[in-house]
Amino acid sequence: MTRIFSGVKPTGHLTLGNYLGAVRGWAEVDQHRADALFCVVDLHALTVEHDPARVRRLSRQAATLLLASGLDPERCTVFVQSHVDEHARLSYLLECVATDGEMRRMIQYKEKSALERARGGSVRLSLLTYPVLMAADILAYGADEVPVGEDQTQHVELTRDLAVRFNQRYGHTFTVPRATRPEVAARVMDLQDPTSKMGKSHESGAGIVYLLDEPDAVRKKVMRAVTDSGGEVVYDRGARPGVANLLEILAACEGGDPEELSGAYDSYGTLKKDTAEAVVEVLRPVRERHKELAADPAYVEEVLRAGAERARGMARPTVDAAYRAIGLLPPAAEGPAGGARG
Ligand code: AQP
Repeated sequence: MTRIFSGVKPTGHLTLGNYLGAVRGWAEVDQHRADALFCVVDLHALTVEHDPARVRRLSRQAATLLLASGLDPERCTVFVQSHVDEHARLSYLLECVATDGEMRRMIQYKEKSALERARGGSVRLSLLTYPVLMAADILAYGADEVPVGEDQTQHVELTRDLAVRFNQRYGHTFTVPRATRPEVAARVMDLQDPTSKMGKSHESGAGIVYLLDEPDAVRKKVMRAVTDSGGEVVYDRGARPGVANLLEILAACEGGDPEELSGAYDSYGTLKKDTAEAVVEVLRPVRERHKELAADPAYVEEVLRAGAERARGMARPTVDAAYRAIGLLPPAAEGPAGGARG
């Protein structure tokens, strides 16, 4: 059976981009067709300046939102990355296979390190190495597929390279995974700056729809979306990024093709109004279910405990095999009490 792994990092409140680009597909399609694991990748949230209490809060909220979005713990494994030691164990081995040059070529590293420096901060070493941890997240489970938004494609490519390199050097150990992404809305753009990705860690929230936004806040953000000069509703990501973004969001929410949908509109105003209502309707059940689940934290905790236990059992044999393959001496098996020396 196909094995799937993917995750979200608790660096901010989950956005419409996370939902349309990844989470909705996990819930509606992936968990039904494969042996799937979905993870709150909290270790990744420590790669930039962070507030410990906030990371804890956001981790719980992200897990609750994954369940509210329809992930069913009877069908898939939902857990928190730091609850399973195998991720960090494997990450170090993969650091011994990756090169610093390849890490420095990662677009997210270039962008986020430049941002940190511009803010006058220092760049954590983990920001450079986190794609290796992400590779470990995926390879530990022998995942065949990694459903992600477009921004993560480069990291999955790196994962493939590391798997192939490790297998060639030390013998076949890892499945080589591939990225999959949704046909529309694989890269939802910021409503105020449609040339940059809608990102949960961006400072201004005006262009970002959060999953837990009230309907009126959603309407306000979509109605104020930056559009392009011209006034004609055409689907052209290069020349008309603002309108193209709205058409993609509408198409993702209602089904359909952004280009075909453009023919149905002759003004930005009606396009915005319909997009706002479509988003409100898509998010309504998620908000409602989140409210119920947030009132029952013990249930969420139990899901995460059981998920981590199952995940540990899946990852351990692969990670142990990697330790042996790379040349590390296995610990001696524990003898009976009293030992052989008697
Ligand atoms: N805007 C987006 N459009 C489509 N898919 C997206 N994803 C993220 N943003 C969009 C996909 O959601 C999954 C989880 O994302 P993540 O938690 O790994 O990263 P992030 O939301 O991009 O959060 P960051 O990195 O903390 O902040 P920003 O956004 O500032 O870079 C992934 O599959 C991702 O592709």
